[in-house]
Amino acid sequence: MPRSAPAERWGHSTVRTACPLDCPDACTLDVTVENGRIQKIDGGDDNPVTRDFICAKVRRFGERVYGEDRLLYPSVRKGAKGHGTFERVTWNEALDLVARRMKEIKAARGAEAILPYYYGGSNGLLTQSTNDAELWRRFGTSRLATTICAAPTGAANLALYGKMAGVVYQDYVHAQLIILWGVNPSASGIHLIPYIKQAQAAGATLVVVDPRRTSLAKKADLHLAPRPGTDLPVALALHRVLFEEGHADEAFLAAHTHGANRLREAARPWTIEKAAAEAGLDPADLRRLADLYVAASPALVRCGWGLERNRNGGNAAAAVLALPSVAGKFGVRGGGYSMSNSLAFGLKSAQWIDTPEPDTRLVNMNHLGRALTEYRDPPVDMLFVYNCNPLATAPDQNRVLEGLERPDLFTVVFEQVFTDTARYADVLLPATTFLEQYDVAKSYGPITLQLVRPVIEPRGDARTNAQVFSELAERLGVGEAEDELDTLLRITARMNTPGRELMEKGVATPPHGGTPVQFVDVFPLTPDRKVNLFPEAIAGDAPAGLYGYQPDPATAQFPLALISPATEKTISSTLGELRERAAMLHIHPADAAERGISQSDAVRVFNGLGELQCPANLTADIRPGTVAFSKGVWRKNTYNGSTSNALVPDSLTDLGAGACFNDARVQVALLGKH
Ligand SMILES: Nc1nc2c(c(=O)[nH]1)N[C@H]1C(S)=C(S)[C@@H](COP(=O)(O)OP(=O)(O)OC[C@H]3O[C@@H](n4cnc5c(=O)[nH]c(N)nc54)[C@H](O)[C@@H]3O)O[C@H]1N2
Ligand SMILES: Nc1nc2c(c(=O)[nH]1)N[C@H]1C(S)=C(S)[C@@H](COP(=O)(O)OP(=O)(O)OC[C@H]3O[C@@H](n4cnc5c(=O)[nH]c(N)nc54)[C@H](O)[C@@H]3O)O[C@H]1N2
Ligand SMILES: [Mo]
Repeated sequence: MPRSAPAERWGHSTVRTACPLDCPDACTLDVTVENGRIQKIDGGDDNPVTRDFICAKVRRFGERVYGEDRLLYPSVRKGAKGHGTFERVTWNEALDLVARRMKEIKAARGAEAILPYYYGGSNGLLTQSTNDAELWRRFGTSRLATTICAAPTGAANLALYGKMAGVVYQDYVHAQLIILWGVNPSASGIHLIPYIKQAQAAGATLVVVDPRRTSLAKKADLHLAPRPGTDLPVALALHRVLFEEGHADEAFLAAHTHGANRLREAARPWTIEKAAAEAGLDPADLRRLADLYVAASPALVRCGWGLERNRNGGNAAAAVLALPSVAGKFGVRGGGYSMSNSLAFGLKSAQWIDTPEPDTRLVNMNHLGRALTEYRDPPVDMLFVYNCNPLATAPDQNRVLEGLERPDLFTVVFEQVFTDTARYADVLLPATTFLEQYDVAKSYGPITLQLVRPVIEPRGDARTNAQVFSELAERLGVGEAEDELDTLLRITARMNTPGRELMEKGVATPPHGGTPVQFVDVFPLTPDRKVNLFPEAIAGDAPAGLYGYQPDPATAQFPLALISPATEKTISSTLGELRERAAMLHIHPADAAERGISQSDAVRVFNGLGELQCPANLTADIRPGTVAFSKGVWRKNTYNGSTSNALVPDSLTDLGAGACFNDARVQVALLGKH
């Protein structure tokens, strides 16, 4: 295999690769290249669910690769922090400087004063938890709990089912009832949409549980719009109906689960009426959902991530995921649940990280602002950011900003483009995109594993994560330099059959033909292969215990719930550089009228943590009392440089210590007429 393999060298003008970005779908891509430059990005057919179309974001990914915000050379800060002036240096100079500071800090206060800060980046298997993990572990830096996403749902899914594979997109067509719970595939996983449409055409009933009337909610047979953070009582009311009205599948519960009686106890107080009142629903709608669920088979619940981002998120996910066990919906194609299929190939980074995890300080990534401004013994002296853009995406933005502005903080940002966070770097390092390197793309909706191939040479002096972290390790005397092809070969060698197939064919054969049936082909991956319906071990930090509900944090001063859903134009904040217009606050006309706000007026959205200024969009597609502002917006896209994260507390979810993005409670006021 060529070290670097631009299209010409292979004599092709079209390269087969795959999109590893953080989306469940992982499209196969055919990229056309001319004279070493990307001309066209199209879909390919290795992934059976993405063959017909790809998303508009990745179709125009060339605009990021060649865009004016692209980082091409290492550079060091000139001028004041955040001012944005940098001077070009060589990689040797940049890495020497970073290595020297790391050694000095370790000698002065210990390596725990260094905080690596990262998330998925391009989300391929090579760009995270490989050479970077070895470096941090061997050098003894603080550790990071990567909890910004999927921590509560992940904790629930792991505890109940050991993250057993769920129903894949292709099998939605077999369902009689599909419940989309806190998930909006029209933005976050578009290849599911044709299967849902096909199921509906074949007579399936569609239910959407979402505080917003999403485009699928408009096409649904039933839309429940709960107040954000109230899914737990709603799901428990369904359990109560199942248990108390004789619809629980006692045979399944006895054979395949434990803890059912304690779940039954937890659900007992939540009558339909009580849960509906708490969630702001019509009790008749909730009763209809219960009746539909009892009657239908195959019945499928897709549990999304929208319901996890609040104080009750982990318990809500656990209660939703427990439904098919109690109702006995498994064992048929199209029945059961679907969430993340990320473990379907059985691959975990522990298979290729050789260095054991040290017992150093563990920092929750949702507490970045706090860590930078409050932590002592040792304080954070150095922050190394890669694979994420925390100034745009982490909670408590003002505190993160305060931390990044600290004159005594040494910040390294390793990035593809000049993000909000990159502006605050002391040293800026340019990273390759997935079109300029090898990687492995693992989908988590359908079950696929595909090779990501370099399509063009890296632009400028951009380097891969594998190269940079291994070179840094070599400079620090804790490893050897390698490039990402070495890393790829090393890692695929640890994957057994899938790894061999990846290297031979570019795509691995999925287990069970890629369409497993729950409790026929796949079973819980818990130690005893049973469903743990009352996993007490994970309830340790939950303030109200397992399945315990914490009331809404709204106050008279800050009565509105601010949520921040995904958009179809960005992947978190990735591609945000291409957005030109100001992002809007979506508000119900009744809430707007009360405040004298009309369409496109400038508004202030504020609470005790901060203030966001932007135009208002009046829409009846959001429930009154709730307002929405997209996740991933960059600071340039609001009037005052604050995004919704300036209003998001850094409190943690009940299970999994996740982020409470949708627990922001705010007031909205008119700032100026349009
Ligand atoms: N285009 C695009 N695709 C993406 C992403 C992206 O940013 N852009 N992000 C990727 C990532 S990182 C993730 S984690 C997934 C997320 O995928 P999703 O789970 O679909 O994403 P969200 O937009 O966070 O939330 C889904 C829905 O939950 C609703 N919601 C908010 N609060 C609540 C609540 O309390 N209860 C209920 N029932 N619903 C609620 C929101 O209105 C939203 O419509 O998508 C992945 N795919
Ligand atoms: N208010 C609010 N905020 C949210 C959310 C929300 O619902 N509401 N959702 C949260 C969720 S679900 C998530 S997953 C997070 C995501 O937030 P982040 O983890 O910050 O993800 P991105 O914004 O996509 O930033 C990833 C960055 O990594 C860079 N990158 C990509 N590939 C590479 C690589 O190979 N090497 C290096 N060095 N860099 C690379 C990209 O250029 C990009 O800037 O956002 C969270 N933030
Ligand atoms: Mo996410």
